[in-house]
Amino acid sequence: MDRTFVIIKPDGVERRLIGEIVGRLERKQLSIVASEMRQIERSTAETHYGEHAGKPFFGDLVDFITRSPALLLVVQGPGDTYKVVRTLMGATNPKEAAPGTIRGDLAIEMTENLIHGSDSPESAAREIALFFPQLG
Ligand code: IDP
Ligand code: MG
Repeated sequence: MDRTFVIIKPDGVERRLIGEIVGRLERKQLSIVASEMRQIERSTAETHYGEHAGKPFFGDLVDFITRSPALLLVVQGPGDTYKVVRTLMGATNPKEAAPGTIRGDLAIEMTENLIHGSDSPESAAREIALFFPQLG
């Protein structure tokens, strides 16, 4: 089986959309195999979003992802799981995300787009090891 890493970001927890979002993943027949509610440490967020370091929105992104608890999930499927999750998420900018997707249906601002999902198998392995070292 094939795993990817998902975060229901602070806006999703604050808006009480955990059930809605996890429900969409489960209805697709993906399995939640590990989970933790955690307020992400600043240093962990900076590592996680390292590819965006130096971009103008980096500081705000780290402030946002650390502002209140997030739900960390390891999600399992039969293959290409990161792609399946990215398809369910929709485009990064919710204004452009298709109806039927999590961001397309439930979000409207790029800075509050509800969900993170790894963008490749390599990112999935790195992110699972960062947030759930015991599963590494
Ligand atoms: P992704 O979450 O769809 O993988 P990335 O490009 O990896 O998108 O960006 C990570 C997160 O950074 C996005 O989900 C969004 O919250 C934020 N972000 C990306 N680009 C911008 C931007 O141009 N302005 C503000 N925030 C951005
Ligand atoms: Mg990304």
